[in-house]
Amino acid sequence: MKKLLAGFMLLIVLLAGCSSGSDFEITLREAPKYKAGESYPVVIEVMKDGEPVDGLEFAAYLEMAKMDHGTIELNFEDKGNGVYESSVELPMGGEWIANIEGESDGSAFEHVITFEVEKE
Ligand SMILES: [Cu+2]
Repeated sequence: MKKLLAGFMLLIVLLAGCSSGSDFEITLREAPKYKAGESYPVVIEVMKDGEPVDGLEFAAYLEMAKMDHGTIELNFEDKGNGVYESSVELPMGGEWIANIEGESDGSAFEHVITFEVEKE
């Protein structure tokens, strides 16, 4: 019975691992800051199995976690070595959410990153 339970738990873990849509590890390397009228870089890194992934096309849709400022769309430039760069002029500091949506080899992937924007 114990063995069966362990097998079942393992199955759940495996299913959870597959349901993300892709094996990309997407991290925010540099979060934008906030200062009125200034734009700041946004740097994202994409890895797969420990290797950088180049040539991806994706957009990030930024929104504030607890306030409605609408959605800000960012397009990224492929800098090579898994690094993608954009820039944004935000309306305020605080907690922001980036919804990343892209496509790779005909299949869509998405990833959500929550980050803190510091006031300069
Ligand atoms: Cu706000």
